[in-house]
Amino acid sequence: MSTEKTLILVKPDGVRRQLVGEVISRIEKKGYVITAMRMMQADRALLERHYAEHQGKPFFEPLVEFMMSGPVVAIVAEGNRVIEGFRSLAGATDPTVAAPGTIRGDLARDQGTKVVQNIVHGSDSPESAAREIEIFFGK
Ligand code: D4T
Repeated sequence: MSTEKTLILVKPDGVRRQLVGEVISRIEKKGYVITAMRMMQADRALLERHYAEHQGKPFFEPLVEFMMSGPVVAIVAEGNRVIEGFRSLAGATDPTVAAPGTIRGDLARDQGTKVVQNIVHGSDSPESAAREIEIFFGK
C-alpha cells in the first residue's frame, strides 16, 4: 500500500521566530516521515499558483506579501492519512481559536495584521498535495 504525502510550509513568521525545528519535531514525533525539505524565498508567481483558490479575496494581496516577507521551509511528509493528521497537528486557521496542543494554538496569536500569521500551511486533499508538491519541488 502506498502511503500518502502532504506539502507542509513553515511560513515566514515561523522561520523568523526560529520555530522550524519545533515544527519538524512535532511532525516527526507524531510518526510521519520527512522525505523532502528545502528553504527558499517564494516569489509572487509561485505564490499566485499556490494560493490560486484565494485570488480575488480581500486577504489575497496581504497573504502574498506576507508569504514573500522572508524565506519559507517547504517539507514533504509521508504516512497513512498524513494530510488529515498534519492539519490536526496544525490546528484551526485562526490561531486565537486553535486548540492548545496544536502548532497554531500553542505558538501563534492574532497580531492585528490584515492576514492571519499562523506559522504553517498543510495541504487539504490528495489533489492539493500533488499540485502543491509540484509547485515547490517540481515533478
Ligand atoms: P493554509 O492554506 O495556509 O494551510 O491555511 P488554511 O488551509 O488553514 O487556510 P486557507 O487555505 O483557508 O487560507 C490560506 C491563508 O490565508 C490566511 N487567511 C485565510 C486569512 O488571512 N484570512 C482569512 O479569512 C482566511 C480564510 C490564512 C491562511
